[in-house]
Amino acid sequence: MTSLAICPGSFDPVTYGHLDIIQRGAKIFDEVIVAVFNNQSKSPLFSVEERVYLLEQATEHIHNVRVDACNGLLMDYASNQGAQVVLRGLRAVTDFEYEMQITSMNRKLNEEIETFFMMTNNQYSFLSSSMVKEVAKYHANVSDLVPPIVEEALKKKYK
Ligand code: COD
Repeated sequence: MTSLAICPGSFDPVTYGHLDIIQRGAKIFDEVIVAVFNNQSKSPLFSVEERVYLLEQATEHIHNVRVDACNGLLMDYASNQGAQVVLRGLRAVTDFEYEMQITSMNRKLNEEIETFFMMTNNQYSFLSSSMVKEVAKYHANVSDLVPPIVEEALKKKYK
């Protein structure tokens, strides 16, 4: 059986922290779908289409990764795709409670699909999309935090 993992998120925008998890996940699972959700509570800077495009560009070198725009419940999407796993990244203890809540709810919705957590690489443990946006807004250098295409997109948004 081929293994399929869904890596869900807002990715507003994708950072090197996300890419680290996606890249490492792609070595473990046969295929990884990066699922871009419109998280209403976060009032995104980039549209879903823009986020999908940036992710596609940033992951084009990884042959078993594809990117998709999603609506509705993650577990419905994962089940429709035939996925066995939801792949999530963990940065710090502060992520843990939120992740536990989401995982418990997701398990209630579909107990066949496992959630798989990967600890972030130490160098990205402080990194979040919100922080990148905050810094980019004031025209500080974000080249070691996001891929060049995202850096350019941020410059356009905040010019
Ligand atoms: N290092 C490692 N991992 C990282 C880093 C980093 N520096 N930064 C982020 N990550 C991980 C996150 O932990 C997460 O696993 C993934 O990367 C994506 O991160 P975000 O912040 O873009 O994504 P979130 O947390 O906003 O995603 C939330 C979802 C879209 C998954 C959630 O809202 C959802 O499931 N929505 C669909 C509706 C649903 O099914 N709801 C029921 C569950 S409550």
